[in-house]
This record gives sequence, C-alpha cells and structure tokens, in this order.
Amino acid sequence: AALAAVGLPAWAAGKPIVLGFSQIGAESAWRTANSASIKQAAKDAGITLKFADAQQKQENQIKALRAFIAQKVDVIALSPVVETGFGTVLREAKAAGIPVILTDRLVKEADESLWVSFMGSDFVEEGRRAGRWLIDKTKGGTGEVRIVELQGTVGAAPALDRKKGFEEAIKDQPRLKIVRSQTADFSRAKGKEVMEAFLKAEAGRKVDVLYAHNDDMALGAIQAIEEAGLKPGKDILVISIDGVRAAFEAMVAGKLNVTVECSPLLGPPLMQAVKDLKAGKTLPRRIVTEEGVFPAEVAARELPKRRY
Ligand code: GYE
Repeated sequence: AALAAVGLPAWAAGKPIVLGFSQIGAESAWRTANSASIKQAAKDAGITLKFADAQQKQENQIKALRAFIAQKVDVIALSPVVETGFGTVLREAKAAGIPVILTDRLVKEADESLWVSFMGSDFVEEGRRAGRWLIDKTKGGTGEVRIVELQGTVGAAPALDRKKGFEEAIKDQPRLKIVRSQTADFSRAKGKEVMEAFLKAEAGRKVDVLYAHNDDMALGAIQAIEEAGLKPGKDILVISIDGVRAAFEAMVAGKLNVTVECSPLLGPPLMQAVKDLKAGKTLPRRIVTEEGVFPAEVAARELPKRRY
C-alpha cells in the first residue's frame, strides 16, 4: 500500500501481475493443450489470469480485449483467430499503455509497434517440412501424385503460411499436383465432411495424398477415407501438422504417415515474457518455438514421451 501510494503500479507493490489472455476457442487438440499450458503456467508463476474463450469469433476477441483494457490489466496476450482486423483494438490497448504480446498466431498490421513480442511457431517452415517429406517419400517414382489439401481457418496465419510453405517446397516437382484444396476450419468434424466431398468429387480418379493443415482435420479425414473403403496411410498417404497424441496413435496404427510438430506449450515462455516485461526488460520481437518432424517409423518410440 505504501508503494502504491507513491505511484508505483500494483504489481510492484507485491500484488500479482494481471494478465488478460484472449484465446481463439477449443477447435482442436492443439488448442486444448495450449489453453491448459497457459492456465497451468499462470498458476505456477503466481500470475492472475483472466482467460477469455472467443469460440472462434473475432468479434468476441475484440470484446475481450476491450474488457481487459477497461479492467486495466497489466499485460494482454492475444492469439488472433485471423490476421487482419485487429488494428483498431490494438491501438486502443497501446493508447491505454497496456503492452500486448501475440502468442501462437501473428497479425498483419503495418504498425508493428502495436505488439511488443510475437511468440510461436514458424508456420511457413512447417509447410515446407511437410512438402519436403512428401518429395522424399515419392522420390524415384513416376506419374502424377495427386494431392488434396485441407486448409485451416480462412484468413488464419497457420492456414495461409502452411499452404504457402508447402507450395513453395513442391513448386519444382512437376509430378506433385494439388488437385483440390478447401478449408475445414482446423476441426475433426469438418475434416471428415470435406474429405468425404473430395472423395466423391474425385470418384474414379486416384487421390494419392492428403495434406491437412492440422492433425484434427487429418483424423476426421482418415475416418472418411476408411468409410469410403480405402486404407488411410497406404492407399492415400496422410500428412499433417501439430503432433498431438492422437496423431501418434494414428501413426502407430498405420493410418497417418507423418506429423510435423507444432508445440502448443506456450504457457511457460509466455509467463516468463510477462514477468520480464514487468521487470522492465525489453522482449525479443520474435520468440520462435523449436520443433521437429515425426514420421510413422518413430511413432511407437515417441508416443510415451509426448506431453500433449
Ligand atoms: O495447428 C491448429 C489449431 O494456431 C498453430 O490452431 C495453431 C493452430 C493449430 O487449431 O490445430
């Protein structure tokens, strides 16, 4: 109280730091693990977390941010559902003197001073890794390799970037062709639905590969492939991204061929960043997550080690 009286902010007087976090939703196993990581890490760090689930809607995220500003939280963390449309509310946060850390996904704004740091994966590189795995897998073969693609949420950084990275990796491979590409919103149910539509539309033609922007969509599509009387992982190679436990189980079962890792465990680095920020340190503009590629061959060995 004495310190607060001389004008220091509440956290400096021994009160816990308050972090407002706007989460996208619960669309995937990745997202559920991400939310759990953030809640646990806040608890461990003694940071008071105000957690808002936007149920996939940008308007809910904007409302949540405005509520955090009104409540005068110390720091805002945002995992933006899409890249555009956050400029106005980010300017409001800046005007209120509340620093914003972007986690998981980036926004596209000319004024990069609207956030102090962006923490998460390199999605373009993940797409390239998926493409490189396929090039390797199909090396030496002949004939067209017909690929169908399940995209993530329209306008979301990981959907745009994973598409871009994959296309970039395969662009000099005339055999590899993306014949169909559509969003399935990163969800298992939509993944199944859109894959069913792909298979119907491709009836009589061979689909060689499915490239899904996340594991959940791949897992839904695997069901659709099986219901169509085909063998996922054999008749159709299945490539996905995230590396959640269920993907490793599908690999052990021979139904998924590879998953490119994307770690959702952003809680500990986020809480560290919040503390550093409040201690007056300047955060790095970009904090990149380290991750690998896991083909089916190593799935059984890796599965017990997976933390999400
Ligand atoms: O890959 C997907 C989730 O933004 C990296 O969002 C995240 C993606 C993740 O729904 O499963």
